[in-house]
Amino acid sequence: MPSTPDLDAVIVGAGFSGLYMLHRLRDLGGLSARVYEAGGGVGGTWYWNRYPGARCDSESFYYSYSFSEELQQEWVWSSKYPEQPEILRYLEHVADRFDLRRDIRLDTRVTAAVFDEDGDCWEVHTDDGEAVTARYFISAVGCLSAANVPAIPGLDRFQGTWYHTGAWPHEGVDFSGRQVGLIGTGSTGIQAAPVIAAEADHLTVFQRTPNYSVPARNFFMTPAQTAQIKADYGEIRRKARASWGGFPYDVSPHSALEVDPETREATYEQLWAEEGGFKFIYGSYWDLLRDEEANETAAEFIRGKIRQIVKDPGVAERLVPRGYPYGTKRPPVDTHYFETFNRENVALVDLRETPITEIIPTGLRTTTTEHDLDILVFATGFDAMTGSLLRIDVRGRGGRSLRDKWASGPTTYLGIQVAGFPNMFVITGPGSPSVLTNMPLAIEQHVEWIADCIAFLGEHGLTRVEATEEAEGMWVDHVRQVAESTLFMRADSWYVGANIPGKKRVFMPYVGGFAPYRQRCEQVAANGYEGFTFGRR
Ligand code: N01
Repeated sequence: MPSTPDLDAVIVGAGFSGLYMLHRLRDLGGLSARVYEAGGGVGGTWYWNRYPGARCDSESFYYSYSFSEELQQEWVWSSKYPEQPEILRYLEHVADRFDLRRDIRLDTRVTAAVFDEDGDCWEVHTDDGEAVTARYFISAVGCLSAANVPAIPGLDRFQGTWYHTGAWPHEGVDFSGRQVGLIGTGSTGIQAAPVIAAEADHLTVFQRTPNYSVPARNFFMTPAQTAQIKADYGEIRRKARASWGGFPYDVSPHSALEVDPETREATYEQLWAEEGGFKFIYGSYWDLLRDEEANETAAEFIRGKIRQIVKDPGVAERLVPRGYPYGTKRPPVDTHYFETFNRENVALVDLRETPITEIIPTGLRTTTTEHDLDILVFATGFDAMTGSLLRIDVRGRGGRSLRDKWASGPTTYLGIQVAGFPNMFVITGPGSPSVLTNMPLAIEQHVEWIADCIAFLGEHGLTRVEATEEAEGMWVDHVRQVAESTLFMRADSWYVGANIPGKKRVFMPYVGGFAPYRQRCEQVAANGYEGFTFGRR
């Protein structure tokens, strides 16, 4: 092993996280960093998720980087919720504008990373057979990148074509004249269904769990709206940083149960009809995710809307979500999703009534019916929060495997580091607010914290940083306790790994709120990185 590693840092992934991490490390001056990216271009999740209807469902003006005033002033978003190609263009622009590409290796998957205790560095292996050493190993692999294709028997015999939304062909898919089956009604399926239905000869939506979806109310931005946002950016970002979810919304200080039913109904109606999107849940009453009765007021409002929109009462009832509180599965945002079921060429199959038994060469069979299909689309989500990192064989001190360590659920300190894995950082890892927040904001906070920590090591001539077992144990307990004080544990969501057979049920993100979490991270650093140990070679 060399005494000096080849690089200061290896970063895995060139999405929002990896791009900014590279930029920030370069800013530290003299640090060498390289990004490895499995895709053929930058963009991460926005490179892979090209499915029909893919668009952002946080508003563009805050679902974007804030670290560069010039960038946020010069980039112009077309709409409130831009489509995937526009977000990808934005990330490509960032890569060019900050001259990042020269340190990004595309089409290269990291397969293994092994910590070398003698050299205080990581040996990182890639699928092209190369190995490189780096002081720091930084995961920017994303929380939702390992596609989940359910193991339904018979898929290998299907004579049509099938796709997962998270690995969509770049040339697109022609649905015209085709019989299409769509499995999954999460945020993705709900975005895709209306677009596929408009093109296909026939669409059958296979639904396992009905979802509480709220209309996006998307619009193209006028020059005046854009100018106003640019003028207000300071305040928009300040509000986002001071909030629970990283959204710059004004949240009512009232419980949903404190106001009279007419006021509450009028609030929901205004949010549904005019605002749309996440404001319905994150910009209304503060206790919707904490109090079952409060939650039920919003849930029942949405159920009423579904019954109003969907003309066939039988179909409407199948689409009505029950049995879990609103927002405890990630809330989807849609454009004419429920209206899609009023189309002549769309059918809904309730998999709770008639489960899928197998895929057959000509389509799909449920317990009662054979469905002829030319194209099958899996909008079946991801092995979230852990899947994309655990695809890499990560070995820490003493050869310990991250897969083994996380077999009973992920353990981290602050969602950033793992005890036993020195000099490894995880951007928006499990145990951090990540997926419960506006992702770019959470990413920026992590990247800046990690860069500061690396700078601290450099300034003090240190070569090793590692979370202690005690700090990690304390944090894991805290993450669990906070989750248990909310309604989140009531749903079979990917937040708890319920979508992956055999995955241990653990609530993975940190639900204590972005602002308190950020303060906690700052406090840890200000106290000399309490909970971490340092070493020197
Ligand atoms: O995945 P999901 P997604 N048989 O896991 C069903 C982000 N996102 O790709 O609910 C039949 O949410 C499953 O059913 P059930 C966002 O964070 C962001 O939709 O488990 N059905 C569910 O209906 C989101 O949450 C944007 O019972 C099966 C669906 O497939 C995350 O990505 C846009 C099944 C999967 O839903 C993931 O969303 C879109 C099976 N064996 C997504 N297995 C933005 O705009 C699973 N399902 C930022």
